[in-house]
Parts: sequence; structure tokens; C-alpha cells
Amino acid sequence: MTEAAETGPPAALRHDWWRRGVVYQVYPRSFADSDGDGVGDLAGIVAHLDHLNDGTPGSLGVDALWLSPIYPSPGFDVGYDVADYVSVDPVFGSLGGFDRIVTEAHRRGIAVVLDLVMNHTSHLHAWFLGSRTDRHGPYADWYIWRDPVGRTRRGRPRPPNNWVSFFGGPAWTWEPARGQFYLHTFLPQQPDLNWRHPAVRAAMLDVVRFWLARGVDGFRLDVFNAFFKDAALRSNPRRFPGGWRAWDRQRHVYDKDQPEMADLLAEFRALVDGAPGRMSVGELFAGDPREAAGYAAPRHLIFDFRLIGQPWRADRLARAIDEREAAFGPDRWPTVVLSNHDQPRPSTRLARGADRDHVAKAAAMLLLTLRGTPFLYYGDEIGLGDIHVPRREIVDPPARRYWPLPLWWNRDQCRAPMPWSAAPNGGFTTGRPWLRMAPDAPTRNVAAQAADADSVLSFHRRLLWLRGASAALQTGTFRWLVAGERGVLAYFREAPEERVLMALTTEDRAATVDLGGVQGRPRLLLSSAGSSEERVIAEGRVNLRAREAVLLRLE
Ligand code: TEU
Repeated sequence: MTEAAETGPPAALRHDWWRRGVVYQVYPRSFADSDGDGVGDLAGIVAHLDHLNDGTPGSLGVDALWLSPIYPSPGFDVGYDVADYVSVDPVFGSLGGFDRIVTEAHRRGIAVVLDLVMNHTSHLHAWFLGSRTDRHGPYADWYIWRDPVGRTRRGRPRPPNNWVSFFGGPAWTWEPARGQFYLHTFLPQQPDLNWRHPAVRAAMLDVVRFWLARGVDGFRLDVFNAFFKDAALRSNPRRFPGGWRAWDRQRHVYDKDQPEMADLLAEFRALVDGAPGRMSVGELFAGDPREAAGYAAPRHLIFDFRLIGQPWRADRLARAIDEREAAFGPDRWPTVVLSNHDQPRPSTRLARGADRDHVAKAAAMLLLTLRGTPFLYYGDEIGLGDIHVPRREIVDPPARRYWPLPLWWNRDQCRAPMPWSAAPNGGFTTGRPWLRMAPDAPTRNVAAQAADADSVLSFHRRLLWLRGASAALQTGTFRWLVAGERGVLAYFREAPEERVLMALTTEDRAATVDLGGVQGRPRLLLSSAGSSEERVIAEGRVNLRAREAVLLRLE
């Protein structure tokens, strides 16, 4: 037993923290660098855990920390290509450093969630090195190998079906050493594992056991609905109308979402449930809320990315919220996600010329008051924006891969190093940061915003602590008051002991919300514009300034 495991899940953590609480996502390369090599690391994270939760409203007060992959990786997909599942990449630290994160996080009542990338490994993982050279060795069937289906007119081996890689190009790469193709849903450097092979399943469940024994409280499962492919590897049917990417011109009925996943998920959950208070969340790979809801299990959360795709428009957001609520219904528990390490950041994506801070605050209101477990991406709490990364500095593989086609997905932009202070390089590193800092880091940083009561950070802190004390916001039901009409979103969250009303306008002009028929005396809890209660609540209505979001309690 490690020291971290002995301390166990923090006493302060209720068993259903994953349902009531807020998960904070750290992209480790970009959070804090403790040794000056320009890359964030585990010791840097430990040094900033008080920012997440020091038990006082001077911190965010979040309940869990999700770490994007920390395992040894050659970095073809910046960590999402894992070369060893039971170790820590030296650039981040060591297993001992990881144990310290668990101990220090638990001491602060923060649960630790690891990112498990189990659909594929790195092409440099020992399993694949064994598999690619030997058709008969112990790893021969650990990946999805197939003979060619004849030859092309040019005499090249023809791949077994029409599947394509999400990152561009065919999903099959020819391996001369074996004389066969292997499958990769992502890069050729990310070969897909053969989950139908019992040894693969056993090895992966051992990985889960390894981290649980080190005191981990939960897992994010990367693209988990792609683990199983059609047993006969049938070609996908064409999709009309398609898109400009080959991926969008197919209906993905055979390369993901196979029924075998249900059984694996049950086995995985049984393992995770070996101790109370542990959670898991599956990343739904390319799917809608209905698909997401189909995978939700009693203690297994699912990302539903429909909200990420919406512009900052009340009618569009209302439609997306309706879809989610209809898909999940009252009995299944959704997640709320407005950003992550793959998507443009809200303060850039949603603001579109409007004041970034206003939109960042209102977006936080949505994230933290909708029904479901919110996932807050590092940096969003200060309204960090996307960075512009010049072509020659781009690190992200799909962005490089498509050149010279348009950049459809340059994820470097949303991975800027965290600016902690006005020090050089935002106090992120004493060296040269692996990605450039946001240009406004000297003014938009944690220290500056902590000192400013009107900042995006101060707003996040107040809202998060209000949420932490509110049964209605944590577990209450959802009911519309105004579903997107005239630029307004207003909804109730209701628990037996408390009723809360959220109202916001996405428009650049004032709006009113009629409270006629609404039971209870409204009291203002929070306004994104710093408005007073007298300004907001008057004569049976709520007055909203341009782009304002307010939270009320009905007494
Ligand atoms: O991303 C999978 C992925 O492509 C989806 O998140 C996608 O953005 C969404 O379904 C919209 O269609 C995960 C990781 O988050 C990403 O960083 C990795 O590159 C990828 O898997 C491969 O491991």
C-alpha cells in the first residue's frame, strides 16, 4: 500500500460527490512547471492545489481533479498515445510524485480522476512492438490485424474495408514486417487494441486495479464507445449529405458503438465499485445526447458535447438543453461540458466581439447551474482565451496532418499555459513555455483576478461556493420558465428544501423576465454584472442588463 492509498478517499468526500460536485480538468503540460523545462508537471500541480480547493471561498472549492494523460508517451497525440499504462512520463515526474498528488488532493477534499486511454496504445508500446513483428508471439492478436483484400491497380495491398481515421486518411496502415494491415481510429501512431481478445481485457483491468490501489477515485475513459468494432469488420455505409472530411461521409455503424461494450462496462464498474465513492465518466466519441444517455449507468457518467457546439444564442442553447433533458429524462444523470482540451475555449468561441468577461461569467452560470455534473476546464475560471499559434509552432497532430487543407482542428489554441501572475511567462515557468502564453497573460492571470472582486475568477469562486451549499443546484430537478424566447434563458432548479431560479440574456440589450405565477419571494444570490437586488427584482419581474446572468433563491 502506498501512503496515498492508506489515507483513502477523503473523509470530506461524500459518496455521491461525483453527482453533486464539480470536476476541474487539468491539462498537465500547461498547468504549472516546477523545474523550468517549459512543460507543466506533477509538482507544479501540487503547488497549486490550493487554487482548486483550500477549504475557503478564496479558492474554487471544486470536488475533483481530472488529469489528462500523465503516462509515458512519445507525444504523437500529446499524451493520448500511451507507451506504458502503469508509470508516469518523466517529463511530469514519477510515481512517487503522483502519490503526492493523491495525498495532497485528498487532504484538501479533492478527488483524483485519471484519464484512461484504452482504445489504442502508442505504436511504441511494448505490446505493439511485439505484435507488429510477430504473427505468432504472445501479443500477436492484441491489435486488429487483417490481410489485404487483393491489390490495387498499382499493385499495392488493398485495406480490408472502407474505414477512415478521425484524424484524416485511411484507418488502416500496412505493416510490411507482418504483411498485414493494422487498424487505427486516430493516428497511425495510435493502433487500436483488440478488445475481443481476453488477454487485452485482463491487462487493461489490471491497469485499473493498479491505479485504484494507488488511491485514485475515478477515471475518464477516452473514446470508450469505440473500444469494440464490428466482429466482421463490415464497411460503413455512406452518409448523405456528407462533409468535406472523409470521416463525415460515412455512417459510423460498424467502427464504434457495438453491443459488447455493455458487458465490459459492467465488469469495469464492478471493479471501480470495490470501494464506495468512486466515479467514472466515458467520453462519447462522436455522438449526440440520445447516444450519450444510452450509455449512462447508475454510477457511470457520460460526456454529452451538444452544448459545446452551440453559439451564444438563447434559442439554440434552449434547444440543446431540451434535447439533453429529453434524452436523459429524470432518472439519468447528465454532465455539463462547455470546453475541454479538444475544443475552442468559451471566452473566445462564444464572445464573438462581445465583452469576453461578460460572456465568460454568463457561460459559467450556465455550466454551474444546469442539471448535471459540471466539468470546468483549467483557465476558463479566468476567461483565458484561445491562443493564435503560428503554423511553424503548431504541435497538435491533426492540425499538422491536414496541411495544406484548412485547419479544422488545431487544439493547441485551447491548451495555452496557465497564467498565474504578472511575472515573466505568467509565472507558469522560469524557462521557455512549450506553447506560447496568451498575449494578455500580464493582465489576465490568477493573481490579478484574485485581487479584483469583479473579475471572472471572483465570479467563479462565488458561484462555485454558492453551488456547493445549494441542494437545488447540486441535485435539484430542472424546469423552464423561459426557454430561449427573446434572447432569454430562465429555469428553476428545485429540491425539496430549496428552489433556485437562473435567468440570463445572451443579447446585447436589456431584457425582462415575468415572474407572474412564480411562487415564493425572490432574493438575489448573484449577478454577473454586479447588480443590486433592487435593480434586478422589481414588481413581479426580473430585470436583466445586456448579457447579464443572475441567480435567485425563491423563499
Ligand atoms: O478525443 C476524441 C475525439 O475526437 C472527440 O472528443 C471529438 O472531439 C468529439 O467526439 C467531437 O466529434 C479524445 C481525446 O480527448 C483527444 O485529445 C485525443 O486526441 C483522442 O481522443 C484520441 O485519443
